[in-house]
Amino acid sequence: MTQKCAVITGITGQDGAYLAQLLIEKNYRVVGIVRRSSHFGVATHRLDWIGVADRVELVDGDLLDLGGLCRILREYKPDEVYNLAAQSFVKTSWDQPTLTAQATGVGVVNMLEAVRLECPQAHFYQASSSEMYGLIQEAEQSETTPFYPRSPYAVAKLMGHWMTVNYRESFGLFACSGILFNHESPLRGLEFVTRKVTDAVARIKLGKADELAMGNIDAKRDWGHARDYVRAMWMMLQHDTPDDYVVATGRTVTVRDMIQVAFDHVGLDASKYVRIDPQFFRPAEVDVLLGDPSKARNTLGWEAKTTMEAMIREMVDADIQRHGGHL
Ligand code: NDP
Ligand code: GDR
Repeated sequence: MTQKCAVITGITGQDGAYLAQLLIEKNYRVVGIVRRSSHFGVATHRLDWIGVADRVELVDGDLLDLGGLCRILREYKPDEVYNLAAQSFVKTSWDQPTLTAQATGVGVVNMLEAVRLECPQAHFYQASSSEMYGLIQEAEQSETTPFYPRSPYAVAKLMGHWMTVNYRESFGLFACSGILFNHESPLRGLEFVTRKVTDAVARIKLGKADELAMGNIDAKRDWGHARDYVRAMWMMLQHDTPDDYVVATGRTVTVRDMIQVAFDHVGLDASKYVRIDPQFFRPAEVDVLLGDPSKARNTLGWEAKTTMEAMIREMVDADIQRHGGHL
């Protein structure tokens, strides 16, 4: 059988690392598009951590540079293209709305154009987001729930989502949009709430910190594990027909309860360390997210395997080890 080739944008991020690992296990040739930086080398620490840095091919490219994207796709002629790159931190999107619109919104158009021009047979995955639901209009969000984005990030993601649907319907591309709810792992960026908590809990346990400053801990999220969610991305592109899918656990938990799980795991009392700090509140909040993954389960046979509790414990343990502690 000939080896399949996949191009991944955002390969240096959390999902990029887990997806690269999954595809390498499946014997794909994996090509990752990385942004040029003035720092020496590429930020491959996540790929190193997961053990695939020497198994992926990295090429320079940026979502904002259509010509470069076209040249990469022309050269590699991939079977599958996963567009994971984005300015992905919601809070930053209010400080950098234009950049977010460009990378997270227009960047998707560039990728779709590059695929249409250079490898129209390729199966395309777009990393859409539950943030597009924003101001919730249905208790459980499915593929048919109306969108009401509440941040520049979510508005940009909505553009990418509808462009993906539009290119599928207009040009017949095999283009799928995965509406993924929050997913985390030991490779999550430190600015996101789960990793901020697990890193702080590890440092507090080791005597290297004495408090955890938080924003709105009443927000509720449907949290799953990135390892499970990249499997859903791959399954979408193996299906007979392209479509859009919600990927979620079907359970929602407050930030407060997630914090509790992390402190309980190391035997500390959360109330002694958590402080509320207004700087971490957002200009507009998404109060609650709860996904209905029925379509992904029934059509793709996908299910989340990892509970929020197991994931948070795994993250705390990984952070304790990173900070030099022993389990
Ligand atoms: P990360 O923030 O960890 O990774 C983002 C990646 O995008 C990085 O590799 C980054 O590169 C790259 N990137 C940013 N801007 C550009 C650009 N202009 N050109 C090329 N590459 C760029 O995100 P995650 O792995 O968590 O998420 C992956 C995708 O899924 C994102 O699109 C995110 O918005 C979306 N998503 C994530 C969810 C989650 O809970 N994790 C849920 C739903 C959607 P660099 O290393 O150089 O910064
Ligand atoms: P989110 O993730 O905005 O849902 O976007 P994040 O982990 O940043 O926030 C989740 C919720 O926690 C509340 N919160 C805090 N958040 C952060 N980061 N720091 C804090 O101190 C803090 N205190 C409370 C937030 O207000 C929010 O309600 C993530 C990203 O990965 C997006 O790219 C992705 O599309 C969505 O998940 C689905």
